[in-house]
Amino acid sequence: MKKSSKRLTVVLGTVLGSSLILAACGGNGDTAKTSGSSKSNSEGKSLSFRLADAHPDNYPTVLGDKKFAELVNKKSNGRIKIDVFANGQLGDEKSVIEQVQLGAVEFTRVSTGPMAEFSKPLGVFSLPYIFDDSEHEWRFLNSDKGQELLKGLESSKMVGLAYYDSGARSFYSTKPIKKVEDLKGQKIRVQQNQINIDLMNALGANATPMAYGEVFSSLQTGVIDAAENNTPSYVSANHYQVAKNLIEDGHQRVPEVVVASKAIWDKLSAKDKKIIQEAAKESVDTERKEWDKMEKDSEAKIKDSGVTIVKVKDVEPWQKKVKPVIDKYRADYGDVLDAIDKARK
Ligand code: GTR
Repeated sequence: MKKSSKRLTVVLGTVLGSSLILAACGGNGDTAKTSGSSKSNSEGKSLSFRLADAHPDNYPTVLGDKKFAELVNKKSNGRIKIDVFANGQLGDEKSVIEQVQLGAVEFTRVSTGPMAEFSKPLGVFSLPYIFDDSEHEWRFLNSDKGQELLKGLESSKMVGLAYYDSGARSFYSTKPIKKVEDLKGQKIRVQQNQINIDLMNALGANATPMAYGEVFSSLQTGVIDAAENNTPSYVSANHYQVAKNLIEDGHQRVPEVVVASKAIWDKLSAKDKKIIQEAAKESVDTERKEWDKMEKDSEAKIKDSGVTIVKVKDVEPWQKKVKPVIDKYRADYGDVLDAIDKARK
């Protein structure tokens, strides 16, 4: 076998590892012990999978992942096991998505932010101020159009199983920010996609796309001035300890997704697909409850820790500044934006 690069070898090794798990389970029919007429590879066999998440153990998404794994295990009578690798142990979100496309990692929970570079329709969630609040967002996510976006992941070698909550994102900086004009000239870290770069340009700021795990040290060493995220991430990643000026403008609501690798999915029996799909949907409730709890806890922690908090009462000047971004992308996302408008009460 040609070894063109170390990384390729590692990835291929893992892909083979995954196929071996299915093969060892009788995937190719060679060692199958169960009888029956199913043509699928996974029917009745023990399966072991990995799920990657960038967040730490007690974070709402990871608690959702764990509920998902627990439900899959229960519904399959212990036959299907999913191990959750939190804390970005399997790589940053961009590289995990690539591994999922290859089948080297079977499942992941990621933000639709970085996912937008792999499945363009999901970029709509990076457009600013398109949802009024959480209820509006969830009405859309649960609508036909919202579910269609999840399904659309199949053309990018992934299977979208469920959305998880991720609240609203706001800016925070090592420098004071009292109004939108104060963002001008600041170096702001963004999630890795083109819409975010356009968004920062519209605000007169300098976009610095980088992986989530690098943000804390980049704020600390002054590589960037600012970043933006929801309050649970601001707190759990300790950004609040170094960027002590928070301005709550809620410019984006970027939901999370739980996805499976299509390469692995296609080898599963219809019954196993159903188990996994149902478990993912049922885990949403746990994640959302944990989300609400952590959002409250994070707000309290921020207040207690000497962060200067500015609440934006009127987002109109912010919306005006970023209008060129909506104008630029309206043609690409017109039908989705219409469906989002319709999901308004
Ligand atoms: C968080 C999200 C992470 C990651 C992070 C980021 O809100 O849950 O998965 O995408 O944002 O800004 O990179």
